[in-house]
Amino acid sequence: MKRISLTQYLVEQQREHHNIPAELRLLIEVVGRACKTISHSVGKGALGDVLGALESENVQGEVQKKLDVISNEILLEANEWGGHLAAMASEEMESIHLIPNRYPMGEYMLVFDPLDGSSNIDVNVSIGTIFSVLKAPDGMTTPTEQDFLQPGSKQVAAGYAVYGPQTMLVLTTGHGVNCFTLDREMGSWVLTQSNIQIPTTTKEFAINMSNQRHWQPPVQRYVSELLAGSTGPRGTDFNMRWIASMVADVHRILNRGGIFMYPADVRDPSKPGKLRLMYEANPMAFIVEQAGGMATDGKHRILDIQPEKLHQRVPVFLGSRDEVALVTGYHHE
Ligand code: AHM
Ligand code: MG
Repeated sequence: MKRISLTQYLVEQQREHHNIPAELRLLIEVVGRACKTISHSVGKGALGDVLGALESENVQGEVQKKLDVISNEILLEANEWGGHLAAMASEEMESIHLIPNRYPMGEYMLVFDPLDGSSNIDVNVSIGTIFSVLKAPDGMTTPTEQDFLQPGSKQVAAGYAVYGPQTMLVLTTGHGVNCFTLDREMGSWVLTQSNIQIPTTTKEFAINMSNQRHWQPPVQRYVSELLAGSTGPRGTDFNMRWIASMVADVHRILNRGGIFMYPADVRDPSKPGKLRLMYEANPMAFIVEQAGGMATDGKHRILDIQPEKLHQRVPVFLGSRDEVALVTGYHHE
């Protein structure tokens, strides 16, 4: 097998299709490098004293795990000095992170969830890093939070690294979705899947069923029809999977289809779902659409939502097109 590294892939994209500017290529490589470092820390587990919780809470009031904070610092440090970024925003930080004065300021803005799937960190289940790249608005001098509030359709790149049995990097720059596997001996990302396509139909769904009593009627209806199986209105049996790491659930769906749902809850109207628009929903929606799937908040295309604040939450329905279209249709009835 001819091995194509992430670097070679990006250079060839830049040369042949002119769709990855040099600065963006550098940015993606730096993020890829940071993810290797995170993968290394994750892999050490108890031997590296990286497991467990800290006393601090993040901006969402969630207890921070040591690896959440370590991963955040790895991404900040790796990306500060390259000259390709104007600012960063992270799920783990209340406000945006400006590039220190001693470094040049670039034209991109990086948004990330440094370690997604926190509840799985200490139990050796797949977790991941999710990232999204935006262009700084023209004429911007000092970046503000407002500059980040761009709809997901403006993303110029998005991806995730999944730290599982293998460490993989899934990437889109708006021209399909490719997957790279980390060669741990060589320390390089090797292209292992090109132009990934999500099957349009599926018999598999992913949702945290323990919240069922709190769902709104369209989700109640949709899931009960799936659960009814071959004798119900769908006339077929559906299987369920829930890893509780969005990266791992989305990765399965990219590879064999499925629908992922994290709906809004009737309990607290101020909390529309659990997942965050900028750090989780937008990058995953970009990847899923680029792989031929669909992503909505139940009513609207996720990538069309105009963000109102950095840490905004949204309901998420994404994956195989036919199923996402069906549950979205139920929300409109
Ligand atoms: P996190 O960013 O604090 O890790 O939360 C996001 C995660 C997702 O990866 C996953 O889909 C979801 O939370 C699981 O939530 P729950 O524990 O309610 O099943
Ligand atoms: Mg997260």
